[in-house]
Amino acid sequence: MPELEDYLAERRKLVNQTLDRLLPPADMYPRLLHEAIRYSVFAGGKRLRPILAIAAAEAVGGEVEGILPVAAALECIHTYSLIHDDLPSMDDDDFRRGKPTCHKVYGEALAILAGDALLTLAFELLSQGAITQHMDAQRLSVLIQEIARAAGSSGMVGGQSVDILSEGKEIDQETLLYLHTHKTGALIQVSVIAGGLVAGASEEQIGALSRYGERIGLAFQIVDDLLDVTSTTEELGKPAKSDLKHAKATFPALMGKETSMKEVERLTAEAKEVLRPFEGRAWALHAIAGYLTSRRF
Ligand code: GRG
Repeated sequence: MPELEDYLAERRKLVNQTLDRLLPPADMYPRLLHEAIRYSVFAGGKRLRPILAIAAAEAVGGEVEGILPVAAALECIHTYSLIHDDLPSMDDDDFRRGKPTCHKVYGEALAILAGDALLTLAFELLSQGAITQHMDAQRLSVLIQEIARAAGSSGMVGGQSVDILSEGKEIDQETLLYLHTHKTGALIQVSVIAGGLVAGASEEQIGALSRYGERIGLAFQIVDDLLDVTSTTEELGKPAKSDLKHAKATFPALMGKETSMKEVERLTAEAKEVLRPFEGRAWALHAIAGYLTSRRF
């Protein structure tokens, strides 16, 4: 079994090369906008969502090549969400991925537009030829629909709005669960589903990938909540204790650190369990589930 670190580094490189190939060049007019887009996309980042899509495609015996434009599209959506999340009207953060945030470098208006352009570009990439050659039209339309739903008001944007509206308020466990599964979980879950769809997974396999994605998506956000209180700003590449600053409801605040950690362990074990039918081909998805719970940033 290859080492996960090597796998992640190799796949990250492939994703970065694909993004470099598919994003508009930095010197394309209007230059500042394209610079801002590239600044945020290449500021760093684990490339978790694209790598999950690739690993899911591999779990069902698909080729890496076919999934790359979809993987790039998922990273575009993710980066747009980070740019907008950092804006003064939202989390008002000055650092992201260890660098000044997009609006700090390019101003608020261009940061909004860079985010808008990335979201739009994602759907351009999803509908482009490289993908259609690998998929029939019906599957492609399901893929686009699933990703749109996960990104929009029934998914990430819905979660983000509940997050913003809940600031400084006491929220119950049900609302917190909605917030986490939508704001962060939805895009992670759909990344795994997307990999399966492109690689020709059966309905049963898509169901299993969806359950896996749902569990690691929630575990990822609970770990993020925990890291916010246990890590330093240097380790995170963004301000630590940010949830406290914004009076945000988090798992550790609502349930305590220990119960939150137990919940992460439970979700990770369940995620690994649903991968059983894929056998050795899902080794990377299996290892990623473990990696997400032990990460420090
Ligand atoms: C603005 C529509 C809109 C949505 C924003 C994802 C999101 C919704 C906000 C980010 C807030 C945040 C820090 C959430 C915690 C979980 C999370 C998504 C962390 C960042 O993702 P990583 O760790 O980042 O995968 P990198 O930089 O590695 O890509």
